[in-house]
Amino acid sequence: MAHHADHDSDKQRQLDRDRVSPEGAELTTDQGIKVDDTDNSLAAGERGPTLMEDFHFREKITHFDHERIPERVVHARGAGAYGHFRVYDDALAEYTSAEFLTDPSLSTPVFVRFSTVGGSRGSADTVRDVRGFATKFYTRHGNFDLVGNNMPVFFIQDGIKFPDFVHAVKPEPHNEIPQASSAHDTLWDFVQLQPETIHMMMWLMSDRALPRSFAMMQGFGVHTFRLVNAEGRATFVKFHWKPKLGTHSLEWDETQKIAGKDPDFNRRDLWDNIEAGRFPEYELCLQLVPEEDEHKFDFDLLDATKIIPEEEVPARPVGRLVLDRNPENFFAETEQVAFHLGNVVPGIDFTNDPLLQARLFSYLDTQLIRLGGPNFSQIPVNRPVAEVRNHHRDGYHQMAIHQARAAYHPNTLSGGCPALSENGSYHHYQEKVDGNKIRKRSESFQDHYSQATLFWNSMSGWEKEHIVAAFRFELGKVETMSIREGVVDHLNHVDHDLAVQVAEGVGVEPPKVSNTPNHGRSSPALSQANAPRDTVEARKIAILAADGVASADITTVRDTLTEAGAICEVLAVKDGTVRAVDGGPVEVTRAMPTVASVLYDAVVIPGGADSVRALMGDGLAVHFVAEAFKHGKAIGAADEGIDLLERAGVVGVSVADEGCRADQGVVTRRGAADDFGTHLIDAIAAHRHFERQKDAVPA
Ligand code: HDD
Repeated sequence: MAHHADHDSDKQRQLDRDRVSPEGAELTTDQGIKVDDTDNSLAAGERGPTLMEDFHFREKITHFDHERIPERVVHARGAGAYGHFRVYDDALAEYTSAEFLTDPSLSTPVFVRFSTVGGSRGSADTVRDVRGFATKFYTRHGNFDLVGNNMPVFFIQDGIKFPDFVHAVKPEPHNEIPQASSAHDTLWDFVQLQPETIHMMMWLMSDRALPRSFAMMQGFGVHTFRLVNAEGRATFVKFHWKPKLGTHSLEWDETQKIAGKDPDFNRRDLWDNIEAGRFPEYELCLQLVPEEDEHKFDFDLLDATKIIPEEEVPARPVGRLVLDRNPENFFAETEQVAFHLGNVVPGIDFTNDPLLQARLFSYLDTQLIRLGGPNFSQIPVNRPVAEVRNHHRDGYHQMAIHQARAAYHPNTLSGGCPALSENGSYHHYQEKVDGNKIRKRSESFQDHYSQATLFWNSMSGWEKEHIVAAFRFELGKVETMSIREGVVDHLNHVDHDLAVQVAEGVGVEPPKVSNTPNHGRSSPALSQANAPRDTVEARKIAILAADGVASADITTVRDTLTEAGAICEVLAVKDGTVRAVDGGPVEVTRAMPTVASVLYDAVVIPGGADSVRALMGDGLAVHFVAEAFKHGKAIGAADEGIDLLERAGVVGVSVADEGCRADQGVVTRRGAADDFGTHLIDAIAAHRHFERQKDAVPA
């Protein structure tokens, strides 16, 4: 049974009615007939043919044959969790009539599904991609779905381009290569011809595309929506989720290795942390813009390729989301959950953003093919906790037994019921619209470069290096030279330096002069270097040990880090135990060959002459440390353990002669020192130490 905070929400009580446990039960057919042999089919004689009348065989095979449903056309791979949301106070009542956003006494149950966009359902978690962050709020007034991503902008401005974009980024049609990767000709061909993609491509080439954890990434509603208050007054709004643990990413080299070592890396992290009671938490923040300020910006609020810089409109914290319960069954819940941008509750409304408008059609439509009919809202995970009563009838998979003769409105035969509601019903915002029917992109959507430049200018040194390396990697995989050139030409509108650096890496003639001068503006909120770095919660630490290890070092480090919320694992060449220097046994958590440094955030080498000597003679252990160093991770070493650093090729870092020393995330201790643990915590909380000279490290 899954461990979870015993959250007795309306939604969980409702789901309890559908939960089916095998405990103490006997095997039956779907018709409830008891079965005493499910290993041998009914045959004409011991060596004879199977008989058609074997209903158990037929039912078992038929059901199996029909187990699969189509995967999502995008966002096929995902992981989900239940939780709850609570607003801090009633201050938003000025802007919205949505009860769940204004009543701090209410805890609203939610289901969240995180996803990657391009890969198949079985693809690796850590590919370079956007992450979906879709939240279904089961409010008392119906479901509200906030179907967002971990990046605040999108690839295209008008949803009619979505099939084109998705066809370009998905594996190529002739050979279905590459899986879950944007590093191929068709995507970049699309990019070079559609400059509206370029801002999003900057995000995609940044470390934002490689989240360390679903609990360490932001979420964005992307579009400008409307909040509508009780008087019918509207305010523009952008939705943001900010993770409590900060916004942290993996490195590209690391992600590629993790994709092989543990393709379920992000999914496992979410699951394990919830099981262990380390519940992911996010703060909901809103950017609010009065209607009268609609035209005050140098971009269009309806253009989903633009952000509102937080320095211009602050993201106001309004409430807290906690994910505290894993699903019981992946298919029933995570696979069958159906999000729809059109699921809004009174107090929240749309805008004319043409991307948003297209989505209003697509999400409902796609569920019909994916979930096989119009009754998917009756699937347990999708069912609102609010009462559902209407005249919709029949269809595949109808679960309800609708009573009464009248399935129409108005009626007298059912006393007019279900009756039109007298209060609390949804009212669309009365926006005045007056225009000619035309196919034309608004002039106000035409500036594709300024915000890409803003993003670039806001990056720290290491973030810029990673972006350049990503463009070089992706374009380096593009076979058509003219496509590489076309992309470099766009980048030369974003920033000349960026264009030159990318060009030099991919065999394109670097541009001589800039296409557009850099405007020099930046937005500090965009840099992950400015994200909070104050906790080691949910971080995984490897402690390397062999016979003769100084077990006191293990105990101290483990106690300090565990207390601070980190997860410590003792790794040795083999499973079982190692013998400590004092003779006692030390439990091994995992054998080194079953894991890798890329699966941890930090590595610690305790003292003990024999232990360190053994580790120094073991290629896996040496590689473990070298690779952790290369990836900028915190490394701790005590006494003899320091020798392993040199053996692993750790360079340009000073180590302790006596007492404790911390340099570029390498924390060393010789002899007694009380502050080893606290220095280690600081080094791990800093996430990564990219200031190191590490290019020469052969790992
Ligand atoms: Fe979408 C799924 C997010 C644009 C059409 N989308 C999907 C999911 C997320 C997003 C998180 C997965 C939901 C889940 O976990 O089940 N999509 C976005 C964001 C967009 C966006 C943030 C831009 C701001 N999407 C977009 C457009 C279209 C679609 C423009 C079509 C015109 N999206 C779909 C879809 C999917 C989907 C085909 C596939 C599976 C599903 O809906 O349920 O309808």
